[in-house]
Amino acid sequence: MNLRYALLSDIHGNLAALDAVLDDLADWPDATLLDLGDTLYGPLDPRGTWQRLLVESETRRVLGINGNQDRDVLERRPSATLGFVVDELGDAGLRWLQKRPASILVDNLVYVCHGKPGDDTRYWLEDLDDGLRALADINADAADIAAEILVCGHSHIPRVLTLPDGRMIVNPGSVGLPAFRDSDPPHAMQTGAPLARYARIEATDRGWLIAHRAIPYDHEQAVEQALDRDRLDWAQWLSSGWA
Ligand SMILES: [Mn+2]
Repeated sequence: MNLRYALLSDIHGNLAALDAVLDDLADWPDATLLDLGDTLYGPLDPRGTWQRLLVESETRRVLGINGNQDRDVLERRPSATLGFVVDELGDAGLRWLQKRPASILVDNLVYVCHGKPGDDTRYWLEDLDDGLRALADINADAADIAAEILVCGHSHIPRVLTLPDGRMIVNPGSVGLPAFRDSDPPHAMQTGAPLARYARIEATDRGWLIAHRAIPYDHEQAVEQALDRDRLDWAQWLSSGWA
């Protein structure tokens, strides 16, 4: 068995970005695709994104978990875009979401969560005041996890970080939303580029090799979809990568 995994997080219903990432992965057909959640929520193309992942799973192993905003859809947490997403997905799409867990251990090697272990709403690596959280705090969240490598999403910021025991935590960044602003607490996350981000991780003789990828795609298509749904905020984030 090869030990190759493509990490896709925070796709957020951006089919144009997902298509570009899957095109980029054409030379890695035997890699497992790990979807780190916040897959479908947003004013773009939730249904198309869901369908594209189903098609991908016909030719590649695809494993996914839910993020906080997938959960928001399932729990019908009110937002400007909730009704659109629920209507687009219909019962079958919602059932697909419902089946996904909050975290998984893949091949007894790769631990996958959305935010941090046990909490899909918190950043594992980032502190809003200091940039990174204290290493002791990051490490404490990893203490009980029996895995060689740990992966998370949610912050939309690509990173790789080494723990004192040598294990790594990898955040691939966001496929579909390169910046955002949140109100609870008020803060912005931004990469500064309108690119689709993902990561490849592979076990080698020298240890795990991590490759972050930044993929150009037709982001204007996503901007148009956001504008069609009166989401000027998303349109700005998608067009620039700044929030
Ligand atoms: Mn999230």
